Amino acid sequence: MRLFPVRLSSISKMLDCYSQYNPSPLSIKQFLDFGQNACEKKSFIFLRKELPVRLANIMKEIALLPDNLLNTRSVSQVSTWYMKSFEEVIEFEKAEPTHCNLQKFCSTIGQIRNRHSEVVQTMAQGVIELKEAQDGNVDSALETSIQYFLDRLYMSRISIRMLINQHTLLFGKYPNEQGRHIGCLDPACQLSSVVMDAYENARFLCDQYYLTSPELQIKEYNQMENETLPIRTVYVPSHLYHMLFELFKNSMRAVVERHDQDKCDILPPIEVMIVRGKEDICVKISDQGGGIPRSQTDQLFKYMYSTAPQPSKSDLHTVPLAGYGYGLPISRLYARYFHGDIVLLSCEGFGTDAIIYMKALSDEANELLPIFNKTSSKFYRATVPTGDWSNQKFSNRWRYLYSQFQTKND
Ligand code: P4A
Repeated sequence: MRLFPVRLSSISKMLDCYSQYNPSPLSIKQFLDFGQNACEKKSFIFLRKELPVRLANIMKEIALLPDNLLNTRSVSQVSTWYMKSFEEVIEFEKAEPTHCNLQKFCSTIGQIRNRHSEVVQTMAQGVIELKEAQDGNVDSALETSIQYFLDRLYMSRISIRMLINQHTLLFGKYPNEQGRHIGCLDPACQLSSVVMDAYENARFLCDQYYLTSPELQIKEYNQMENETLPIRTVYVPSHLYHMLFELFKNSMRAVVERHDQDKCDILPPIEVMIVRGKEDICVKISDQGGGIPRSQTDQLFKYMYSTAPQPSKSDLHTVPLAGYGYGLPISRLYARYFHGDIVLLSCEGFGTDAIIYMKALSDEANELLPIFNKTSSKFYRATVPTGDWSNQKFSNRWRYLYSQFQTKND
C-alpha cells in the first residue's frame, strides 16, 4: 500500500531535477552529421537525458496553467500522458546500453510518440471546454497566457517528435532504405517538388469543396549557384509540406470565394517564388484572393480565434477547406523551430503574400526550444497586460468577421 505514494513522490523529485536542466538545441547540421555517422549507443545516451529534460521543462509549465483550464477533462488527459511518458523514459536513466535495452528504448519512445499523437486536438478540445464553462467570456489576460503556453507546448512537442523520429528511423526495427534521407531529414530537399506536392493535395480538396481551383505558377531565383539548377536545401520535407499545404488552402479559399460571384471569371493563379540568398531561403506564396485588413493578419495566428467546435463529420461537404484547426499558428512554429518564420503581408482589396523563411545554412538552423525558468513562470502569474502605447483593441471587429466566415462555410 505504501508503494504508490513513495513512487509518486520520487517521480516528482525527478521532475524537479530534470526541469532544472536547459534543453540542448541541435542544428540541422548536427542532426545530419549525427545521422551520417549513426551510433545507436551515443544517441541512446543523449536521448535518455534530453527527452526527460524536454518533457520536464514543459510539464512544469503545464502545472502553472490557470486552474479553470488545467481542470478540464482534456487538459488533465494531456497532463497524464506527459506524466506517463516521463515515467517511462526515466526508467532508462541508469540502464546499460545493451542490445536488449537499446531495443526496449526504441519501442518505449515509439509508444511515447503514439501516446502524444492527439495532443493538439485534445488541447483544442480543452480550450473549447473552457470557453463553454465560461459562456464564451475569456478575458484577454487568459487569452494571452493560453497563446503563450500553446506556442511553447507545441514547439516542445515538435522538438520531442523530431528527436524520437530521428532515433527510431535510424535505429528502429525497419532501418530505413529511404535513399538519400537521413531519418526524417532530406539532405537535398528540392523545394519546388514539395511545393507542387502540397499544391496538388490542397487543390484536390479545393476542387472537391468548390468544384474549381486556381492554377499554380512557380518561379525560382538562385542568387548563390548556377541558375539552372533547382533550389535544394537540407530540411525536414514533412515540416515544409505542412506549412505549404496550410498556406495553399488559405490562398485557394480566398481566391475562390472572392471570384465566386462571377462564374465566367478565370481564377488568378497562385504564384510561388522560391529564392535562395546568402542567409535566407524564402518561399513566397502570392494570391489575388482579396486580402485581409492589416489589423487582422496577427489574429490568424491566434489559437483562440481558430478554436471552434468541429463541424459534423457525417457530411464531407460541410468540412470547409480552411479555417478549422490550428493550421497557421502551428505552421509558423514549424518554421520557427529551425529559426525560420512565416510572415503574412496582405494588401486589403487585392491579395495576400505569405512568406516562409528558412535558414540557408544548416549550421544556423538551430532548434528553438522553450526553457522553463523564472521568466517563463512569471508569465503565467501576469494579469492583464497594461498597454504602454496608445493603441486600442481591435479584436471585436475581427471576431465579428470571423464569425461570418464560420457560418458561411459550415
Ligand atoms: N483573404 N486573404 C486570405 C483570407 C482572405 C488569406 C483568408 C479572406 C482568411 C481566413 C482563412 C483563409 C483565408 C490568404 C492567404 C493566407 C492567409 C489568409 O495565407 O489569401 O482561414 C482562416
